[in-house]
Amino acid sequence: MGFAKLRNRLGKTSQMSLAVAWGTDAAVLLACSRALEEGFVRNVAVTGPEDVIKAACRQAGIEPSLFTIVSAASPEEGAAKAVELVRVGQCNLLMKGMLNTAVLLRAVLNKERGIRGSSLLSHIAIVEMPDKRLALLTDAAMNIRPDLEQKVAIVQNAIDFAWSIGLETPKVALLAAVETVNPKMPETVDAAAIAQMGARGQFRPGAIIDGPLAFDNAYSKEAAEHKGINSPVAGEVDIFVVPEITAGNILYKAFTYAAGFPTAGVVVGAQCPIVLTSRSDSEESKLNAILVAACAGKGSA
Ligand code: COD
Repeated sequence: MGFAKLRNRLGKTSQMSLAVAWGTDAAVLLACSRALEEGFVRNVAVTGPEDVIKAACRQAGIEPSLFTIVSAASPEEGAAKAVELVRVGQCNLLMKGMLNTAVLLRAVLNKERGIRGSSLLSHIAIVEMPDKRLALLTDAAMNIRPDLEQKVAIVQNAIDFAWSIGLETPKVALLAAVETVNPKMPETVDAAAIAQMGARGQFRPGAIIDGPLAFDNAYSKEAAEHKGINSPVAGEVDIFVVPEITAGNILYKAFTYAAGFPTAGVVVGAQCPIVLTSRSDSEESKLNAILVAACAGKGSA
């Protein structure tokens, strides 16, 4: 199931309303106008300076009246106002515009006016593999150095997300540098603990979990067989779990830039999915991220 199949899954009558925080950039607004055109979302509210948003619309060749503009004078105010639209129920998807990721995430996490959910927030990158399967990679962009408890929450978030986009009983690989448990590499100990929790049915509604696994043996069945590793997830991984943000971010960028796989990024665990794109993402990647968030929002509604 690639991004194209997700389009069919979402259908043409999405009820999703998107709030874009500090949407002052032509590329972001173009992706939003295409999301409206494709029926991924029903309406889009954009926060930021009205004149700048209108100028960006003109630059992108789109009609500013497509969007509800909510005036904001700074990225912090833009983030707070977009989060507020979700908090009061006017929107059910949030998207990062041209502001720093941490500014948006801080508004989301704000104790009084934020939109925290009941679990840890975590980032999920969705990657279309060469055989057109979608695989998830987590956490490459939010939790910096998660402890075991946070890793468990990250894995549970990814399993929930996988089910919400139609990846049922996902196969999960806990990545490390080796397949053996080595106390000198604490991530291998955490991976083994989480794999055991998986074997005991501690993740719902269901997943097949193995680790530690080095990337080659997770990605390629041949590599695993060659090394004599008998893993139920080798070569068929739906969710790659990395031990910390740097390894994850490098793998995410390698998938995107070195391998050229289509990718998209979202944050889950808040009261709605959050579309997290970066400036360098292609228009297609931004559109895919809105699509995935809309599917996840619909799937978990
Ligand atoms: N889920 C739920 N609550 C959280 C989370 C989370 N993932 N992270 C923090 N909180 C809560 C804490 O419990 C606390 O109550 C409050 O939020 C503030 O926590 P701090 O002090 O750790 O928050 P910050 O503002 O220092 O950091 C939060 C960020 C998300 C901004 C931080 O984790 C971060 O910078 N992450 C990396 C983002 C990034 O730069 N990505 C780069 C790739 S795009």
